[in-house]
Amino acid sequence: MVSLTKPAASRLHAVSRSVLLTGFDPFGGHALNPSWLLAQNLHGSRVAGHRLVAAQLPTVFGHSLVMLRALVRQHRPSLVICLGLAGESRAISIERVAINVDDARITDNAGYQPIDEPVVEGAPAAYFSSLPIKAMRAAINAKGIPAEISQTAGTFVCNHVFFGLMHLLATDPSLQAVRGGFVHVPPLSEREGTGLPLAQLVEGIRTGIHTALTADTDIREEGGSLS
Ligand code: PCA
Repeated sequence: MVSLTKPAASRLHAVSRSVLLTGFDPFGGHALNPSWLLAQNLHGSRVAGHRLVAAQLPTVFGHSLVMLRALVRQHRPSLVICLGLAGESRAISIERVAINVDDARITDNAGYQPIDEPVVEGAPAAYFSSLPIKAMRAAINAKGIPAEISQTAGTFVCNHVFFGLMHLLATDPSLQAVRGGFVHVPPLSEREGTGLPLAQLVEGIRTGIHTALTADTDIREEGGSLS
């Protein structure tokens, strides 16, 4: 007899109407990491019918990724955005590409300093973000909040987590529908004099999430850099 019910596979691969938002603990002499403050601020709120779930990752190679993989499998979110601090940044920096390299200038919070090691042995050299990065930048800028496309997430723990996330989403067939990417944030201007105020960062990230949940395709706008 012909069954009219949906195949079990599509039920198995269902993702929830939630967004996983991660931030990091303080590292490298910073007293506070605004990425975690931001994620906490947005925890429990709703954007485009999705519930935001925040989790903190340790600024530690390896362990951060083990935790992220467990969080993705636990929550099965429709969207994963990992946030991190870029101390020199003055805008919300939406990352384009994650590379398969750990090359640390300083030790991580567990005292580890990998040099020229792959994030995942045998994996591709790089993955692109699956977020609509230009549409997110446009929407955030339209609110008067500085946002830019970044062509490198560096080679420290943020790139490590970004690469590990994209590799997980690319290789686990049950996570094929999940969008993911990484956004670096500047310091809090209230605390450090430079950067952006917390209220603008919260509004900027909320706007970026809304765009990532609602834009089917990205927009085409200039965004390269000359160096
Ligand atoms: N920024 C670091 C790691 C943790 C964070 O918030 C980075 O850019 O790699």
